[in-house]
Amino acid sequence: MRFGSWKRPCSHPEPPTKGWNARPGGPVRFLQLRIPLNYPLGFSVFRMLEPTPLYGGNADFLESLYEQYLRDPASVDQRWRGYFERIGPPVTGERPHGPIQSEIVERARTPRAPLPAAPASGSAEANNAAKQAAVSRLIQIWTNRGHLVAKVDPLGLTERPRPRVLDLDYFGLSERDLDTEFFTGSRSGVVPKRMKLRDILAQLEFIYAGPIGAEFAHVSESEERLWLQDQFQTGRLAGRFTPEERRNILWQLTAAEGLERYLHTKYVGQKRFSLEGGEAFIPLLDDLIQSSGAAGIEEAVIGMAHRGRLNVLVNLLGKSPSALFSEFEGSYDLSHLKGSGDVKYHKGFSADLRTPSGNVHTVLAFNPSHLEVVNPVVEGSVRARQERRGDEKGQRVLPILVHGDAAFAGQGVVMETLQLSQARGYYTGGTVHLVINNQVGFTTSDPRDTRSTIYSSDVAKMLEAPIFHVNTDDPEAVVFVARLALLYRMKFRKDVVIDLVCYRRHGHNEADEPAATQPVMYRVIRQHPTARKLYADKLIADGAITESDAASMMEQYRAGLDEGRPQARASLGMIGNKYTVDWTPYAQIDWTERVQSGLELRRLRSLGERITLVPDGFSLHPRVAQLMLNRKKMIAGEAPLDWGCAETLAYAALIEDGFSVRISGQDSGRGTFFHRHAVLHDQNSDNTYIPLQHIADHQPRVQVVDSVLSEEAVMGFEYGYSTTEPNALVVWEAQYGDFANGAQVIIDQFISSGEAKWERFCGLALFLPHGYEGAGPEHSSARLERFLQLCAESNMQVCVPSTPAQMFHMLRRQMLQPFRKPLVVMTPKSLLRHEMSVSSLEDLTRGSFARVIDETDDLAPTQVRRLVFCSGKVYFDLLKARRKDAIRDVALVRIEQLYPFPSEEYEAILGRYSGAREIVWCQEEPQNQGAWYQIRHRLQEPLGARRQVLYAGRAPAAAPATGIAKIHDAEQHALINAALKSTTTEDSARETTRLTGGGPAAAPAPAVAAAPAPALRKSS
Ligand SMILES: Cc1ncc(C[n+]2csc(CCOP(=O)(O)OP(=O)(O)O)c2C)c(N)n1
Ligand SMILES: [Mg+2]
Repeated sequence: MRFGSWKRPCSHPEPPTKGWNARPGGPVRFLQLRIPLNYPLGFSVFRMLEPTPLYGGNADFLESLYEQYLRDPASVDQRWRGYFERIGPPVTGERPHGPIQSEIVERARTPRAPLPAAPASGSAEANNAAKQAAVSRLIQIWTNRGHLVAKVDPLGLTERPRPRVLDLDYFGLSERDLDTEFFTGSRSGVVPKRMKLRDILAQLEFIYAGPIGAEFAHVSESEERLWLQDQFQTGRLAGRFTPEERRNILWQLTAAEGLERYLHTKYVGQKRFSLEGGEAFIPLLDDLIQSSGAAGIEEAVIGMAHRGRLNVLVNLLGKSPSALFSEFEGSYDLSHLKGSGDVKYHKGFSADLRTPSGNVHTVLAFNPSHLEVVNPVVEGSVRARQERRGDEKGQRVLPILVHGDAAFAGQGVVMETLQLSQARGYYTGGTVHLVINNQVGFTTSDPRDTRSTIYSSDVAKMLEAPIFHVNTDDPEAVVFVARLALLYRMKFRKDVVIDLVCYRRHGHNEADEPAATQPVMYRVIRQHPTARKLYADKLIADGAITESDAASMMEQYRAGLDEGRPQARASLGMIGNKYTVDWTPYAQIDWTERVQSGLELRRLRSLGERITLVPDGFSLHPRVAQLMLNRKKMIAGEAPLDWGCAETLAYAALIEDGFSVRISGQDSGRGTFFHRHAVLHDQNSDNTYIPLQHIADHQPRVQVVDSVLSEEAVMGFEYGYSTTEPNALVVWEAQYGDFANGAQVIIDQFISSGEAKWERFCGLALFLPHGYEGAGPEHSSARLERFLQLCAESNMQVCVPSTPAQMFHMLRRQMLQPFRKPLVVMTPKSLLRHEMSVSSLEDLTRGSFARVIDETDDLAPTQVRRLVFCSGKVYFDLLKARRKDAIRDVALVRIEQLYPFPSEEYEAILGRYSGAREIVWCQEEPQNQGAWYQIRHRLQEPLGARRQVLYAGRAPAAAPATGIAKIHDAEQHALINAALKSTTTEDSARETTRLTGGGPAAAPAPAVAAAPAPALRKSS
């Protein structure tokens, strides 16, 4: 598949799926139930009559009457004929049931071709065949269900009742059969074709009931399942580690344990979320990166929570121990601190790790406390890196997600992220998931409380991902599954899970007393030797090392820490490569600088031609054809420019400037409001064509993705993508603005605060349809107030563009300005088709995004007695009402950027209308919502104490809007009236009295009210 092929709405590779998830190949085909004679499914006269009193005891009678009617309508009584006619014509293909039933009965009676003669029951031959069948079945059951009896729990506390199906007698076998030879059905060289039942059982026990519980029976692709089975069997039976590999495993365990012990004694009681109990995670990760290098991976991005992070930083990535110790000691160099900083176990890091086949640039993603929410962020970052490398199949950049057992089972974002895995707009070639399953989450470990499934990893079965549960007391088994998992991921390009069954040696953090809630578990844990000790003893017993080798390894590690020397063997520090991005040019932030985003007319026209060009023979839907025709007229200057056209022109211009574009959201291709049509659909073939992918030769990538119906994971993905790729305009779009609240964690933990905590820049734009049009409590408000409440330290931009031209300039500015900051946009709904909210082509040729738009009608500034400031759609309601009532002394000013607040422009407006004594803020949202409480101090500040900003808007309310159209209209009318005409508080109180039912009316809040004395603070 070629990049940018016009057959696909986005240009990432086809996931390598076959079968039910296959693409392309047109619509998904559902399993067809084979019903004789094409009888329409589920249709019956019963169904037709179901809700009527006729249905019931008379059903048989009615059925036969209807059959008669179907055969010959004239043969039934006229009243019944009239009744059946009123029900409507028979469904296509509807036929009398009688003949069909007869046919089925007839078929059942017809003798079939005889089967080959079976051996007479009781004969030796028959007995053998039956036994062989039983053995084959037993082998299959072991393959599928052996994981249920695998010894994966190092503490041995898990109760795992042995399923009856694994017992000999379940299939009619007995001890007497143990020395009989049977066919094994083996496809591999390591398992003989025939074996004694005794040996078969021993081998099954060894393969499937050892330290690894392998779950792959749920993989429905036979090729994959058989491959997994063969690889697993072969590996278990024939896999061997070299002495060097074994020494390295011991070294990694020593490092994992050594660091934790060192910190434990040096920084007593300080939180570090120790890995102890799960130390095998470090040799696993080390081997995974080494094997990845050998498999052609050049970059790996790891997302993980608190547990074991410090260990990964020091022992895998090579963070300097001295730097870590300084953090423990709190001796930061504050002179370099920008923003808030973050705790040590949330910090990210990257380093180039040496592997025999080349360096693997390895990144540990920054991470907030919110468990699992980093998952989609990592996937987005990986996708951006893959695209940068032209890695269409995900063979060069690897996502690794590390989970806690409780969080993996409980957090919804896990499922959402898994669901992205094979969706073409989010595909990253498969993720390696590692669950640090210490069998407890904080203080909860009782299986009756932790989850409803057997394993904490069960959610991954929805992807049919193979899952390997492994006992971490056997580090060789751990490394073996790491290799197998990676092989699977590289070969089939799908997700795979390793469930590291371990324990937690201490409490949730180091100040906790775990025995208070897990007394039995901790009694066992206290007696349990460490994984390093167990493995060292094993190597000593095998003669692979001596006791003093093991002791000197630990001493060597400790000495390194004492000296503060980097400990990760493979880490080269940060060398970088041609794909790493230098973000320093984006650190220069000057909000006052105006970005010239206009384009010459000639260029606009030429871009306009390209965005309206459709290939020959491509058949558009008539409404879309009309829309494209209208766009052509707009570009020719024959019609006013609308939002869809201006937005598309902005993308086209950016693409021509060399920026790639990625728009992702629910139904973004068409646009929720039938306004964008970035993806065109051929009415004859279902093929798609994206004009923006054909703007220039060798143009940057353009992706318009109809997202999976998720907010949290998709927004997280786009955040990850945009923090990785500064040269892409990345847009996440909500279907309606309020749905973004399902992604609130991404907004709070990453978008608004990521730069302050971690110095990560992000240019992601959020499009949030917003506006009060009577659509009800939902679908009206994008919760503007929440975004404004998060604004400080110039962390993001919040804009409410009111015209297509403003949208154009705002989008251009987002990429042309020399920094990357999130952009939150209250996007239009009804304005998309509002006759007053249009622009001209010339509006796109000059200037830049106007943060404030002054009065546009021809009013004499000296005559203006009242200045009304507002944002968004309400402006047009105000304008219409003012023009209708020929009011000449009220000026309307739009604040198009609410943050960073355009104080300079605001003050200039105040100066221009110096005679205006009344300064009003008008909004559609209830008083406790919208911009009012977030910006009134900024509006008030230049006014001093003598004049106070007045409020015109809805009364405070619990829900964002009413669901009753009549109330909405009355409220809207009242607030417009209040903004333009009310003079006193009493006046306005009357204006907004809510239309209440019969009960006592709630005390009305004034529509135009004196603002309480604002805290006069300098704008931040
Ligand atoms: C979304 C979220 N909810 C709650 C918490 C508080 N919390 C921190 S760790 C933890 C337990 C996590 O258990 P698990 O996922 O098994 O990881 P472990 O600590 O055992 O490694 C909880 C509840 C959190 N950090 N994030
Ligand atoms: Mg846990």
